[in-house]
Amino acid sequence: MVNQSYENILTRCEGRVGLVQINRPQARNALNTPTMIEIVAALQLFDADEGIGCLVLTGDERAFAAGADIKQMANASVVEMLNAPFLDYWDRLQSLRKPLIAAVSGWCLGGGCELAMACDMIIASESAKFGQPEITIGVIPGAGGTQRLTLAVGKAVAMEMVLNNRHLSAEEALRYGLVNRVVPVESVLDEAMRLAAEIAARPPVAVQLAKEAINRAFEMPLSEGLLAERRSFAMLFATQDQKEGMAAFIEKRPPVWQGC
Ligand code: DAK
Repeated sequence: MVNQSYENILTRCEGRVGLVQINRPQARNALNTPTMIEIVAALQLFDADEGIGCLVLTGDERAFAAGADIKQMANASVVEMLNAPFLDYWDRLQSLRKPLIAAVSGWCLGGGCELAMACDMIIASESAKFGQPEITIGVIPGAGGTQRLTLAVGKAVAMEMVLNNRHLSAEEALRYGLVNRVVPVESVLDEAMRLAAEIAARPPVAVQLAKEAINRAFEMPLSEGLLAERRSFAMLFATQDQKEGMAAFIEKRPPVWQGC
């Protein structure tokens, strides 16, 4: 994948990890439509690449992303907002098969926080600040901020964040279960890449089904989630990697995954 083909992001591969970096520093990585289009397109390309096993999305030291682009939205009509393809880009993130890890430093606000929460895991640096400040500009979150945030941190904290622009420090975000871990600023991307490389070295079909099963927990009643989990578990017995994984355990050797 070639960096020059994008205007608002940078991309690169490291081994089996695909990295997308939002690159609008002059706008604190605000997510205008061209940026969202590029983020989703790059992630989808990595998702379709069999040489890639895990994805990482990051910003820069000052901001993961300061939200949707207010200057772009300011004069929109209700019909424009209702019909905006903007929501589609968010939906497409949900259909990525491979795990997506957010590496967050600095501001992670509004649509930026929603983008991080649409990822499967979040590694935060000590400087990360999470918030849903839409109320301060006369609106409410529009891409999951009232839903995913509430599921992650609970009603009490979500109410304060959405109704009164409370920001969470990285440590608070860790305590409330919004992020996986907090690391020094200089190591946040390395830590996310390290975790991604470890996951990318796991049997890919099992990783995909595991991600899918966990995300179903947010969508379905427990009984249906358990049924879906059991079917995916059974389905894995049709893979070479299940045979290899169990044989390797019994033979006391490391497994060699084939991805099928
Ligand atoms: N949009 C546009 N430009 C932004 C921006 C944003 N969200 N955030 C920052 N910028 C721009 C600033 O305007 C400034 O531009 P210039 O004046 O230099 O041209 C430049 O970035 C640097 O910003 P500051 O000078 O303000 O930098 P500071 O370091 O002092 O402050 C800050 C950083 C992030 C605390 C501050 O910029 C800030 O409060 N930004 C706004 C944060 C915010 O309110 N975010 C929520 C936006 S609403 C939807 C999906 C999603 C959404 C809506 C609908 N659908 C699917 C329908 C999401 C909505 C939102 O996210």
